[in-house]
Amino acid sequence: MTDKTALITGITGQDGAYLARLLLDKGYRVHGIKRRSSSFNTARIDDIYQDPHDPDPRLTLHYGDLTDATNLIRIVQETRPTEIYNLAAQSHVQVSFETPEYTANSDALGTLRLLEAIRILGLEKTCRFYQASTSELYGLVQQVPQRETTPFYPRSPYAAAKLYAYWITVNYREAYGIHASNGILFNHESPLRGETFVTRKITMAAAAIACGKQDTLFLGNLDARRDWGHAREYVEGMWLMVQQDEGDDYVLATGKTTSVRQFVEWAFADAGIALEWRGSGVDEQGFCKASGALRVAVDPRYFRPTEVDLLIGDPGKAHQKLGWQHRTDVRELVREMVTADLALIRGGGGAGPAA
Ligand code: NDP
Ligand code: GDR
Repeated sequence: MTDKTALITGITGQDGAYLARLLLDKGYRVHGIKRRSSSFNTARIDDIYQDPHDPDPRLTLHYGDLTDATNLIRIVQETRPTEIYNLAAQSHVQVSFETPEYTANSDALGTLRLLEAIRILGLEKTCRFYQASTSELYGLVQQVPQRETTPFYPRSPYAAAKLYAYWITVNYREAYGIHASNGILFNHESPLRGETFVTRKITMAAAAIACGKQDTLFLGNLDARRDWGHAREYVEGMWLMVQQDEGDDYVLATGKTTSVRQFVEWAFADAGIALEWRGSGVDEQGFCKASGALRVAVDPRYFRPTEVDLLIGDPGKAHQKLGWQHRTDVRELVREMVTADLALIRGGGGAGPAA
């Protein structure tokens, strides 16, 4: 047991679920902020949820929202965290083109509101802060591999909002001496990944097509390349950043990049479906064929007004200073996600954080 108390915003998301489990395993008392929803939104953490009637719960959930400053101040005041992990965000890049103002409010100003809560409550010296920054900050390719010193060039309202959050975190560290760190995390996935992100969309479709429950997977840009790692390992890096003597900024990545097209091929192979791309991969209608039947099609609705073509990170600083290194290769990651989705679709149960 430890006397540390963590507050996690975004605890109901992919990373929040893995981080909550990690911190509970380390003996932390964990508080999480969840949004009010008309349907249940705690599926990823139901297995670690504790009855609120428990007189001494290790995990407590609070209703809240990053757009509501008074609510955030009250929660920080009541929970007196020694560490805040700000993982909450409107995290979908394409959706941010549809909801740019909301994305800025939650992702940019939400970060400011939390940092101000620390300051207003006089917790600058007692509460450490982690900001979920992103490889999307690099955007338009300036240099590869991307590292902490690579210039930023955001390519979406999401990335622009996260740029503000990055710099306000740096500024509060420098201005007020808050132990604040940015984790510049490259894409990380898992069986808990949201179903509209491309990896999970692909692995779910591969499983559904293999089981005869779906005909076609519609995708956008197949040529985009991402540096994909495993979420379970990336939350360990977040924790390590917060344990350092000083706040700082670190890239977490695998150092390997893979195209969406390659991810599709691996996922379909793991689901037992052979894919045959025609020509450049799509015909004049934008359709791809596999095994004689239409399996994968390109739908321009998934193209983004501005795209991030290539991400490949250099995690050298994290390796050297934190001793952090990824363990799961992208090929293993695909296999794990397809296996989990095949089990899910065959009625083998959902994927909990331990999955
Ligand atoms: P998810 O989309 O899975 O989770 C986002 C979380 O934020 C959910 O709990 C969501 O709640 C919550 N949330 C969204 N808007 C608000 C709001 N206004 N107020 C309070 N809570 C809110 O994201 P991930 O777990 O994948 O990512 C975690 C963080 O890391 C995000 O900030 C993301 O931008 C960032 N990031 C992610 C990377 C990745 O590859 N996964 C890479 C780099 C950065 P609900 O469940 O109700 O929707
Ligand atoms: P990304 O992840 O934008 O990198 O942001 P996403 O999985 O949404 O897209 C990755 C790439 O795949 C292309 N793509 C598609 N994407 C989606 N979602 N759906 C499709 O049908 C599709 N077809 C092709 C995209 O154009 C893109 O190039 C994620 C999020 O988790 C962010 O919050 C995080 O900051 C970054 O990763 C790092």
